[in-house]
Amino acid sequence: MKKCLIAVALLAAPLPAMADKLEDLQKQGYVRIAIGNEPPYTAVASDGKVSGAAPDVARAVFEKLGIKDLEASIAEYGAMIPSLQAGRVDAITAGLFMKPERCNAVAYSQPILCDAEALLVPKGNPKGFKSYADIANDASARMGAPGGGTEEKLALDAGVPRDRLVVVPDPQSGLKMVQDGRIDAYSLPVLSLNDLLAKSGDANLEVFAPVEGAPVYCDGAAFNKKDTALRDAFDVELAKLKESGEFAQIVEPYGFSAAAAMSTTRDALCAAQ
Ligand code: 6CS
Repeated sequence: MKKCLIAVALLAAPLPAMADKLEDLQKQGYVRIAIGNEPPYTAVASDGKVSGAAPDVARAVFEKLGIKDLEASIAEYGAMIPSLQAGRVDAITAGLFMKPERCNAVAYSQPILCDAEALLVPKGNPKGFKSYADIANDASARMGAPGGGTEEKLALDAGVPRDRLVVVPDPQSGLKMVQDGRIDAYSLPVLSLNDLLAKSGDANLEVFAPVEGAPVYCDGAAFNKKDTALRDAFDVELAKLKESGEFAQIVEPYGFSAAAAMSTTRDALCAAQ
């Protein structure tokens, strides 16, 4: 009889909760984030200070969750999700736009940064590029884009052959490649190219935006699929920031529209495009 009672007691005992990622991060005191170093989304200064709209929003949210510091690592967009899935980072806060295939791979927060796509081209846009299809239809045209990024995928989907698509590691390299004529267009989101061109002061270049036929995308902070409790806690504090106006105070100086992010949802963005 006694054995039976012990067995029943053990079965009734609550199973140890899955290790709680939020508690782990609170104990760790910092969050390891993946970023792209593409202002105004993300930036790392020469002294190592991390800024940009995505890390600044993440910092504000994580502070509310009792986690003070961010530890950033720069990665190619196409490498960010594998890095998250392998546990090398705790979150992606980089302007990684929500798309169905990405929504299946990670747990996104609610929307944070929204933007259209753009092309950096020589002044006067001599080849008349307005869409990725225009680039596909010009057999001599070469386009640069981040590896594994949204613009690369849009160009491939529009028919730009892989051998006319150049993987560009960072915005400065893309600028130089257009300046040197090694590519005819460099594609990034509008705010990234506007920032890049303004800082370059190069009057021989211009930004064509928005790329016709390309959606307006929004990012969210991305978490490992098994960390939905952490993602949900992030969303609770993100919603409070949006409600209080603090969210707009963070993103709008960078040129982003708080209203655009607040007018849509993760579910809508993950179902679209
Ligand atoms: O989500 C992406 O793939 C794109 N996001 C940004 C902020 N820059 C380029 C990248 O391709």
